[in-house]
Amino acid sequence: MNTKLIPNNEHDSTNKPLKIVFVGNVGSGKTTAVSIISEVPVIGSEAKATEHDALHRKLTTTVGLEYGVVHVDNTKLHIYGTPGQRRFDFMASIICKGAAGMIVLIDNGHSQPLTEIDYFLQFHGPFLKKHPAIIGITHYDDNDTETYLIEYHSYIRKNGFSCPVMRVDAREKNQVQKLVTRLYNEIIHRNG
Ligand SMILES: Nc1nc2c(ncn2[C@@H]2O[C@H](COP(=O)(O)OP(=O)(O)OP(=O)(O)O)[C@@H](O)[C@H]2O)c(=O)[nH]1
Ligand SMILES: [Mg+2]
Repeated sequence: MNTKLIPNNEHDSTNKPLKIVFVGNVGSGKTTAVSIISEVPVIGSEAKATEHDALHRKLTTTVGLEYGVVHVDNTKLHIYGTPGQRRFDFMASIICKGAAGMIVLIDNGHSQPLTEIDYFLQFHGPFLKKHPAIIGITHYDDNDTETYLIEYHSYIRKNGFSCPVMRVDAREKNQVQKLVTRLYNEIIHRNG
């Protein structure tokens, strides 16, 4: 299917709006991704970080949610960012309710990225078994990691999931748009 992101002033939202959620570990770029592609000012809830993983790269972390809007074809996507800190997992569960698809962002610079991905696959397992999802691996450029895309791919398959895995820099608008468009296509394809 030929899909393109349409600038805000050109769209005609004739299709049913869809809800998309970004989940994933602390610092993987959920807030950055939502902010970079949203066509409206993002509503968010950043606060001083407390968990060690959050403090690794930055001083603030999401404690509630982020909300933005983007259009793909004539469809309005409500995009939500969730908190990565484990103590806010209950919040992520609430935000994911009613979503049509999920983007799982994983920071490749984490010391154990496969353990991190495992956590999110398990936590969101029931959702992932039923809905389209894409795994986006971030921070390839700023660490000398040994974990390659193929390793994530094999790990995910080994654990019974079939989501595509893509490399993405959450700071790059066109890369995040590509991720969202791919997810949108998966949703449309699956829903016929
Ligand atoms: N070098 C590099 N930096 C990135 C990349 N993706 C995101 N970042 C940066 O990494 C940081 C990610 O921070 P956030 O967007 O707050 O991460 P988050 O996933 O929302 O984190 P929590 O809300 O704490 O769970 C930001 O400083 C981004 O600019 C990448 O691929 N490479
Ligand atoms: Mg955040």
